[in-house]
Amino acid sequence: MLSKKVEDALNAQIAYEAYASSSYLSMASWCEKEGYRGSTSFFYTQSEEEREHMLKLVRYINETGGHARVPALKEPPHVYKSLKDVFEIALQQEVDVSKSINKLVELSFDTKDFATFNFLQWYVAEQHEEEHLFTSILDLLKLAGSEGKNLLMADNEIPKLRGEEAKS
Ligand code: OFO
Repeated sequence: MLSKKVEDALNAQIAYEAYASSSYLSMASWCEKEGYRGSTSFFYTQSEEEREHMLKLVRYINETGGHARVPALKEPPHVYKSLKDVFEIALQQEVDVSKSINKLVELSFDTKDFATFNFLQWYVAEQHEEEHLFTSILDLLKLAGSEGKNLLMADNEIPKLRGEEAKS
């Protein structure tokens, strides 16, 4: 059974995951308009993954005696300076989400809610992977530079860094 405090904190996390999903969808749309096909595929997939993270929370809250709420979302940015800018914003977003997950883990531990503590371990591992993934992509983009053939080759590699083949 969830305490009110943990239920509210989990509901707040739903908003983070929902915003991440909509933000990545906006990034996919910008990349598609700019012709970055690899990153377009990457962000459409990333947006779907974040929606799954949100749904996992919804199901957990409801299964544990709480009531999951669907949040109103602020509009994400829809214009970016460059592909590197997109991934820098994405990495910062992941760092912020990790901080929020860490606070939730702390709260669940302090309140001896070990079921929630256990449930959250999946998110801890996922955030670690995502921060690593976005950092690797930024390293690749730094090597490629800001324009030309190298940038297009790097864009093509981006979905593969997640083990996903670029969809043509
Ligand atoms: Fe939800 O995985 Fe990152 O944000």
